[in-house]
Amino acid sequence: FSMQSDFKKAIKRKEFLLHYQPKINIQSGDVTGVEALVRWQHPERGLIHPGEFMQLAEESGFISVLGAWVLREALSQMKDWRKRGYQLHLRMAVNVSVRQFIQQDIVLLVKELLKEMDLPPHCLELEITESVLMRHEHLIQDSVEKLRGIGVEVSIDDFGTGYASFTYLKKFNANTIKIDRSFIHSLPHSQDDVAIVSAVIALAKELNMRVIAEGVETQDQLEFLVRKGCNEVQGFYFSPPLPLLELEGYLNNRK
Ligand code: G
Ligand code: G
Ligand code: NA
Ligand code: MN
Repeated sequence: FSMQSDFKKAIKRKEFLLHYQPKINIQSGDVTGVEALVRWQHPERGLIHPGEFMQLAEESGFISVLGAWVLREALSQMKDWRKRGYQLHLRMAVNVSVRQFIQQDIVLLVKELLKEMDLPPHCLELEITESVLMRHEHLIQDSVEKLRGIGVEVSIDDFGTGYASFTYLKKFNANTIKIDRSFIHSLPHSQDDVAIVSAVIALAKELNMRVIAEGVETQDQLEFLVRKGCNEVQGFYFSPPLPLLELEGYLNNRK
């Protein structure tokens, strides 16, 4: 089994699929959107998560093909919901790695897909993650400006870890900070994490940015985040990432 040689076949054979995890407005309890998360239904190896193939996809360059597929699939789903008049307020969040900005013209791709599917730009949110030291920062800065310019939402994912840090806040004019789940896990018992998360939420407010906490698993964590004025939450406490039909069931039950 060679993952790299299986990648291309996998697109043709429709082995990739998306799961969707709801994001919840902490004040109203409404679902504001979903994060699309790719999975690979491999014929021999079963369901593979991105943790197992994303690095190779990036290093081999396959990420541009996969990333384009994910965007198209996620937006098609959005289109389908809108045609049915279903959940019209939902936003679709799609993960993009910094490498995708370098390998392909994401801005053009996004523009073309939105036009083709006749979707309003504000229904799309791009969650930008970084796994390697940032190069080409001007290119990325420029792309983020253009995306914001057409009305697409941009968030900084995994904030506080790795390279996604204060440099990003200064360089990218993003809408949203997404606090990494490693800082949420030990709330409200860890004094360090209490301090860090409180400070990040306060910082986001000062910068007029939205702030979302990921990896929320307990009532205690949720209550802490409510007290601190976090805007949105995502995590197993509400729902894990779900296949399409299960997601629709979840949305219907919360109405
Ligand atoms: O769903 P799971 O927890 O296994 O996802 C692991 C990581 O893979 C997530 O942090 C997410 O950012 C990343 N990921 C999931 N789907 C995509 C995708 O479509 N594109 C990119 N670039 N990353 C993704
Ligand atoms: O940051 P990233 O895009 O990698 O995060 C998405 C991943 O986080 C998903 O693959 C999902 O499986 C995982 N995840 C989502 N909610 C929770 C949670 O509440 N707890 C933990 N431990 N993982 C979660
Ligand atoms: Na993400
Ligand atoms: Mn994340």
